[in-house]
Amino acid sequence: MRSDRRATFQLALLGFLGFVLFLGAFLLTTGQRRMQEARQAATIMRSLVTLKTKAGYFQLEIWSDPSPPPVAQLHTWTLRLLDGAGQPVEGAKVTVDAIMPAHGHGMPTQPQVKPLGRGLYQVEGMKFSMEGEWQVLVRIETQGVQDQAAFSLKVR
Ligand SMILES: [Cu+2]
Repeated sequence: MRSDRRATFQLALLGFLGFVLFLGAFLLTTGQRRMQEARQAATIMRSLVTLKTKAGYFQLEIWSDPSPPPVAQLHTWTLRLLDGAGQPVEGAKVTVDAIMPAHGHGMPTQPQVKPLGRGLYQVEGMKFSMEGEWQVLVRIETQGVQDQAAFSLKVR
């Protein structure tokens, strides 16, 4: 009788410990996933670059997804185009290209730009074939106005 009770108690204790372990593991992984998601959201929100075009006609803001831009991996950029007064520019012809000045080569892809509305443009087909210093060139043409912006980008 006595050993029976003890066995039951030990079993209950084991069960309880198992439950605590399970709960701990569950909370830990959930917490980690939450943190990872928050970090991802933060990096997606943070723009890669904000700059004014050469002749000053436009302002550009660019986001990369994933961010920072990965090495040798197709990915997407989103670009916001504003005029000098800060108003969204619709229907512009935008091209994005990049070269590696130190090596004399460009990207293995020809990124395609499509308008998303509200001055936003999606750039599909971004791919930096190797790590190092790249020079990105954005050309904008709209209603007879032409302008461009260049910036350097360290990919690693
Ligand atoms: Cu190179």
